Amino acid sequence: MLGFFVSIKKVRLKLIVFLLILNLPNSDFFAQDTYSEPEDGYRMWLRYEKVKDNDLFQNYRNDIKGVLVSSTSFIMNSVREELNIGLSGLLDNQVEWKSKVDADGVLVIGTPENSKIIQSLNFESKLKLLGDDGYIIETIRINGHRAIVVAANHDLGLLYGTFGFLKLLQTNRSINDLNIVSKPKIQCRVVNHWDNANRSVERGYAGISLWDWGTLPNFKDPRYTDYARLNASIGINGTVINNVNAESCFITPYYLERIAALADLFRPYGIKVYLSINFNSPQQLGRLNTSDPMDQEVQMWWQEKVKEIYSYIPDFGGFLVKADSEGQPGPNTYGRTHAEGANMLAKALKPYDGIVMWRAFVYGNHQKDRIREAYDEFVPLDGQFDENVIVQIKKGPLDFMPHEPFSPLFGALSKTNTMIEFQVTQEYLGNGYHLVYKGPMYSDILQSDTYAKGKGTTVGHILEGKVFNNSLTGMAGVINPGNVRNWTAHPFVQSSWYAFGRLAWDFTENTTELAEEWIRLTFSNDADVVEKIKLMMMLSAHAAVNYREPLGLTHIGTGNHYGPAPWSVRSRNFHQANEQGIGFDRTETGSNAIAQYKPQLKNKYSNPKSTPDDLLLWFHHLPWSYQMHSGKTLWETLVRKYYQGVDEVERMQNSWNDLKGKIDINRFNHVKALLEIQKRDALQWRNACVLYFQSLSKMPIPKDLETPPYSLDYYKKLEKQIPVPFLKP
Ligand code: BDP
Repeated sequence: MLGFFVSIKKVRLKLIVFLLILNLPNSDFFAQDTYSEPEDGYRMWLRYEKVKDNDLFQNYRNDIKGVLVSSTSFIMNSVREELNIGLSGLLDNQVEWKSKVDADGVLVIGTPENSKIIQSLNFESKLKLLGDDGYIIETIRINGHRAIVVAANHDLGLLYGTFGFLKLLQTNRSINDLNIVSKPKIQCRVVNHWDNANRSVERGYAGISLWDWGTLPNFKDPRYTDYARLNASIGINGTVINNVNAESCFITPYYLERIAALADLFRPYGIKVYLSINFNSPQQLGRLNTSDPMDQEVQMWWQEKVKEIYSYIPDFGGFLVKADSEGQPGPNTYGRTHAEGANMLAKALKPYDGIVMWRAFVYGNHQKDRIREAYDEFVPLDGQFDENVIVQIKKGPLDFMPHEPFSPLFGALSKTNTMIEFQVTQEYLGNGYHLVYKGPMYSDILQSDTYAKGKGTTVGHILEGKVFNNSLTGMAGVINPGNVRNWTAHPFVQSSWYAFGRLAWDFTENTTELAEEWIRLTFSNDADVVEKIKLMMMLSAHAAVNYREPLGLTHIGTGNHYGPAPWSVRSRNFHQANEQGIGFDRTETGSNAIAQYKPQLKNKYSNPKSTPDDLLLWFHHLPWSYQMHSGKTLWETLVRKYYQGVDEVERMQNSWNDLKGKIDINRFNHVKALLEIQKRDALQWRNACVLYFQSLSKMPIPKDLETPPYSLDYYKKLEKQIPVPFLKP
């Protein structure tokens, strides 16, 4: 083995000499070697590489000669720690800690309470509007000296402000004349893990669970702190650490002791721990005969359990509950409603300020069109949930499908707190293998008009809590990172995690700008790198839908949700294709799910002519020869979409390949290989779906498009060969 490396070294040396002779100092070979350390993606968007632009570097150094942080609270220690890591990396020198502003170039960080300087600056009127988490960053003069101030009402605001300030340097922004005010629009900005006790991760594609129950609480893996830093840097303030298909063991002393150790590590970063609970825990752990929420013994059992949890974790956030769905137990089992189940837990948590996040993802195949169920079940309960309950609704009425309309529950529950649930992990979008930046997908939903209170009441507005005057607001993202070195397997899954956090803070953010921000933080500030990767990212969501489920098709994948299987029983139920046509009729002539939307939308979607193309087959069953706005038939449009998806992946590949030498070699090669896999899979999706639908439509593939190289049978057989990366516990 050693011999092999020695000979590689010799070859490299010869190559260098050869290139020097040829006088090719700008070749890729040299460019790749300019990176001091191999980049493994571990630092995600907190890389803090030395600022490359010389002028900027000098400006930054002049403006930040010293830092003044007065308080020593535990969150302020995180602030100091982050400034140490960040500034020493970006500015390539040790931070000088100051006790006063006696020269130009001091960064002052404080609240009116913990800093006399901030108090003297009279920020009260500005800070009044910022709550606990908001912050301001301003260029200002103090004692006649030029200074930069990060101010907030609370330490946590300062932590967010510090990350905000470091981001300015990381993304090479000018800090000459700062006047930034930022505050979150949503209260609970939570990530959800679907981790099991045996460390398998449901729909996780990046190794085993981050939480090593075997070595906790003794070994506090530094990775836990980095996890908290990464989340806090994008404004996340809560984490549900276990699977919604919940094992009751997580609320036993063995686990609570270990979870408390995690909570201790997350607290200095403002992150609260929540747990998913199994509704039948009173029977499973307490040996009670029932888990009926109206049973007094059951209620007392939960009260005791909650008390015990708070004795381990004094600032415990609360419970997340998946009830009466996909085989999970819930109040329905005992003839009780979701509200009765949720309120029983809410009452136990109330004395400690804990909350219940109660999922609306319920379906039991009670109806022919499963997407109707959540609405039909929850709307009659509107107004019955306690104040510290928040109903967690998946973004769409079906699941985390690549493309579907927003769930009609947003806007329909006017007397209930509601939060949205997005998926970052790529369950339906190529697992850890495909590049799909989901920012635009999240934003599409958040910007959708519900018409709940007339035109312009978007999903985002409802989540903000002002439309219905809610006592609790929230946004959840199912992230499922694992113990692989770069956390997410595909490095670009990190971009969706990033966008989720930033949108949870402010749902009006522009997702193209968020992409750019992420690229600068994660890869480089080089303009060419930024533009090319941005193009790839913004194409990626279209591509993923086009080669998979265009025009509103949905859920036509294999059992493990990775590959295509339009011929399967489940898929056929969703696309309803036959010799006459394709699509699910959800209008009055069909399941009438359309009636769950407000009249303005219902009317729009009732007519295929006014339904946007991307939702056409979600709402309508139409003949293959149906004429689209473009004048083409539905069949031809569908086929062309599939081909377009593959072309888009090719464009992404070309863009990436152009960056050779501008991206560190490790990540360059990794993503290059992953894009090849994505292209292979996109072709498989395209060919399998086009051939299957053609077997029904009996219409030709347009002549200018290449004919799939194999028969439908070939693609059907492939279904069985697809690896199953998803591990069931
Ligand atoms: C589905 C997943 C399943 C989850 C479920 C849920 O396939 O693994 O348990 O959602 O969100 O999308 O509860």
